[in-house]
Amino acid sequence: MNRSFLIIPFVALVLFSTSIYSSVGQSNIAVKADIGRPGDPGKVSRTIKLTQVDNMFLPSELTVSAGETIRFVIKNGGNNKHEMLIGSMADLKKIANMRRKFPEMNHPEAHLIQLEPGEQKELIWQFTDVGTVDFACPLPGHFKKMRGKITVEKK
Ligand SMILES: [Cu+2]
Repeated sequence: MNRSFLIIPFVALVLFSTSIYSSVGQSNIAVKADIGRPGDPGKVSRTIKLTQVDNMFLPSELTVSAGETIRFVIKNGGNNKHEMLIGSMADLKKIANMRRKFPEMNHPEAHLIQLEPGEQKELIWQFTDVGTVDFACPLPGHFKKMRGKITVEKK
């Protein structure tokens, strides 16, 4: 009888850690059809410049066409480290939660851009489906404000 009380928290712990590890795995699959995929540098149709300040993206609303491959030039114009990640809001939230829970972990999302203050990097991305795609800086304390939306219109 008493033993079952000990077993339950243990099972809960195992389930909890399993769900964490599976969400780490899923973050690599953040490249779903609806958000698009890393693009071919040879097919870039447009360059869009994004500036990060503490703590927002400028601009934070963009419009692209379905099928279009964009070269994002992202500059960290703030005084803090920032990141940029394209995804569905659900995936971005998952990743932001991971950052909060395990700030010391190095997070391996394939298309995550990490920028030191003053740094500039590029991300080439092809948008495939009509709809909206989100992007954000998933760092703790940034995520609620540092968000943006990309409207993908029919060609
Ligand atoms: Cu940030």
